Amino acid sequence: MNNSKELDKSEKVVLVGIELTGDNPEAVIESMKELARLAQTAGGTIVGQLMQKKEKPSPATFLGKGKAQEAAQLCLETEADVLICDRELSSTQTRNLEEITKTRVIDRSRLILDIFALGAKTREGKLQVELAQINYLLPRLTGQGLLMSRLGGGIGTRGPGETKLEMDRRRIRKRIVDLKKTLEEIKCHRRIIREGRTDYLPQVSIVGYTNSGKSTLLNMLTGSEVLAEDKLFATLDTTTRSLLLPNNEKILITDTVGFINNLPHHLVAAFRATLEELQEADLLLHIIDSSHPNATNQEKTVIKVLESLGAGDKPIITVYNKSDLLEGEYPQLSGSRDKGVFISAVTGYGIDGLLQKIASTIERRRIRKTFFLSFANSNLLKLLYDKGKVIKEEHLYQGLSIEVEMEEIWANKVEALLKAEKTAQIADK
Ligand SMILES: Nc1nc2c(ncn2[C@@H]2O[C@H](COP(=O)(O)OP(=O)(O)OP(=O)(O)O)[C@@H](O)[C@H]2O)c(=O)[nH]1
Ligand SMILES: [Mg+2]
Repeated sequence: MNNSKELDKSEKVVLVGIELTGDNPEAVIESMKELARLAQTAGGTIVGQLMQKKEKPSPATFLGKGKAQEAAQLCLETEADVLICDRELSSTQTRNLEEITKTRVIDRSRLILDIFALGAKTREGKLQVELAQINYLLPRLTGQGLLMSRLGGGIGTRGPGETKLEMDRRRIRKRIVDLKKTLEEIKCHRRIIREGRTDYLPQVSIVGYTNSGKSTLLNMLTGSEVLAEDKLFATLDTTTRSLLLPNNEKILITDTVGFINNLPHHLVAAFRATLEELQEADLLLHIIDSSHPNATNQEKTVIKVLESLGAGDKPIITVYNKSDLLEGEYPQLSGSRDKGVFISAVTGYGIDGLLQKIASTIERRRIRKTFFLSFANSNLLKLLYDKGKVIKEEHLYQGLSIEVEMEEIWANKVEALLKAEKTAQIADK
């Protein structure tokens, strides 16, 4: 493991991008700006940038021959330590580019993995990053660039991935199996704790593009002190806090890891366990940095990732944050299902309205219902208490009449179970 590298020794970075035929030129520029911020987050200083327009990347060298030579010259002049490409590279492309430029070469995915390796704090977070790293490295092992393995350390080489290079594939595969197993156990453990709780509370998850202000909002709402910083991927571990809504309903609110364009699929796969919990949320708050020039695209990216995680049809409130930075009229942003609310997690503007909206959205999905349980139904009684808020309980001669406020899905489930039980009793007679 090589996590010890100090961030204060800046490495010199040259960025390389390709605008392919059919690409939106503005999106390519935005993506390069984002790559620069990612490189800075990982401890780099940008000393040069190079772009090429091309029909498709060269399979051998990513850039065309002439452009690769130009990159070599730029690396020489700027004394660059590392060259970072804005698209995923094959092992052949990496190796050839390293040979031509005599500089360590990494791609966007590897850079993001590196930031995650630096930032993951919890055991689960670290295991997830390790899994993502070896999933990324495995297909690239044969072609590992010479410079990468020789130099060690520096951007793109941190985290457990480096030592794994020395293992043979069989051992790596075994490690993948072990990691998946351990992660599954952690997830199971969490589920047991959650299901064992009798004080069922509605769960609200804060999701959104990285740096949109998710942690700042959690802090503002709950008086917490989760690290909120003007950098990408400040949050890598989820934090849950309780919060009292204006209607006196208590909810759980969770801050999650941010999304980004071209999120490496290895990373999404590794974080699936954590992100899958979004499926259990009763409501999502989708935070958007409304002052960002690329806000509309960021919003679309988040919606796409949510869909891929099976949380695309969750009730959602779109929250346009950083409205204090907007000048004049609010822009027409929303491409989503609801109209959205404008807030500022820093000044507090719009927060009351947001809380009201959370309260009414959660309430709308909850219904009140009276069930009649026989004394034999203690398991259903537990379910009613776990998943609902009991309003009234009346002991009758043959059983219990119980009025509960709960989500419609759970009410339907209890009803189905009661029906199944009655059918079974009739069959028994
Ligand atoms: N002006 C202004 N700045 C804000 C607002 N909300 C957040 N910020 C700033 O935006 C930056 C990012 O905020 P975070 O809360 O860390 O963002 P995040 O979405 O949690 O980011 P990651 O965890 O990195 O994905 C910080 O510098 C915040 O101070 C806001 O309403 N107005
Ligand atoms: Mg955060």
